[in-house]
Amino acid sequence: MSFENKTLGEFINENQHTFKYSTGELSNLINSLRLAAKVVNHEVNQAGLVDIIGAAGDTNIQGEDQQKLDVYANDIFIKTLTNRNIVCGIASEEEDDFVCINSKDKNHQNKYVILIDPLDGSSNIDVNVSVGTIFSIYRRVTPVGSPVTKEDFLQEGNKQVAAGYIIYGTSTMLVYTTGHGVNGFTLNPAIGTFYLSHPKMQYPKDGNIYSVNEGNYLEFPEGIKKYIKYCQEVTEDRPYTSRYIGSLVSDFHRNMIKGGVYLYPKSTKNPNGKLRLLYECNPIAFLAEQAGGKATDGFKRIMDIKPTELHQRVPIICGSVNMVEKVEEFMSKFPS
Ligand code: AHM
Ligand code: MG
Repeated sequence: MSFENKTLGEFINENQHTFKYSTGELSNLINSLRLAAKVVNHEVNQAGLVDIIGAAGDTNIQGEDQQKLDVYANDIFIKTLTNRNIVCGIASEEEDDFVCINSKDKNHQNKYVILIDPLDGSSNIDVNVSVGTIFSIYRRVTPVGSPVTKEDFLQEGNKQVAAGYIIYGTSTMLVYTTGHGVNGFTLNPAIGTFYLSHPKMQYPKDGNIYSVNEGNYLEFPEGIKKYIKYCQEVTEDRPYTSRYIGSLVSDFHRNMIKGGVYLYPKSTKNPNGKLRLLYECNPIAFLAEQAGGKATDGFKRIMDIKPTELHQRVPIICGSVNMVEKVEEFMSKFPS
C-alpha cells in the first residue's frame, strides 16, 4: 500500500454519484464513521497498556474514570454522529432503546438511521485478539423532520443502503458496501489515512475453512452436527480446516479472503442463535452477498427476515456460496 493508492476520502467522493439518492448525506455519514474508527482504533491499541494506564473501572491520571472499551466505543460513535448532525437515529448493541436525534428540531432533514455494534467480540480485548465495529445504514421510512420511531429501525436487511465493519487487527481496516460491491481500506497509522487496499472484494465460491464454536456441538440441530461431520470426513478435498476466533468480524474477514463458512446456529441453550439480526447479521449478510457470498439462517435469506425486535437474535450461516448451500442441504434433510 503506497501513496499511489486511493484514499478512502477520495474513493467516497468519486463514488458519490452511484448512490441512489445522491445528496452527499451518505458520504458525510461514512466520513464520520471513518473519523470515529480512528479514535476507537487509537484506544483499542492502548488496551495492552492496561498495567500502565489502568484497567476499566480505575481512575486515570487526569482523575477520569477509565471506561470499558465497548462503552467507550459506543460513546465515540454516538457522539461523532450526533455532533455532526448526520443521522436522525442510532440503535446500538450497547443501548436498550434507539436514540432519537434532533427530536426537538422540526427543521432537521436527516434521512438516515444507523444500527451499530460499536465493539463486537470485546471479550477478546484482554487477550490481544482482533475486535471490530459493525454498522448498518437505512433510509428512514417515517417522514423527514419528525422524530424517528421503531419502524425506521425494524427494516428488512434487503433495504440497507450501506453496511460495513472496521476491524482492529494486525492492521486496522474499514470494509464497506453501498450496494456496488465491497471495498476494503487499510489505515496507515503513521499519517492516520485509510487507503484502498482491497478493491472489489470477492468471496471464493468454494473454500476449505469452517468456523463454528464446536464446544456447543452436542446442543446443535442434527443438520449442523451432520455438516460438521461432513467437514471432518477424509476425502479428496476434505477434511476442511477449522478456524474460529470468536470475533465475528475477524472470522468473516478471513473467510471472505480465503473462502470458508461461518456458522452461529441455534442450540438448545440459544434457541435463536446468539448474534443480533439488525446490527450483526444483516450488515454481514449484505457484505457477504455483495462479495458474491451467501447468508442464511439455514433455511432462508437473512436479509429477508422481517425484524420484530431491536435486539432480536437469529441463527446465521454465511460465507462461500457452495459451502453455505451445502449446510442448507443438510438442514433441509435434518431440520430439527
Ligand atoms: P458480543 O456482541 O457480545 O461481543 O458477542 C458476539 C461475538 C461474535 O463476535 C462472535 O462470533 C461470537 O460472539 C462468539 O460467541 P461464542 O463465544 O459463543 O462462540
Ligand atoms: Mg456484538
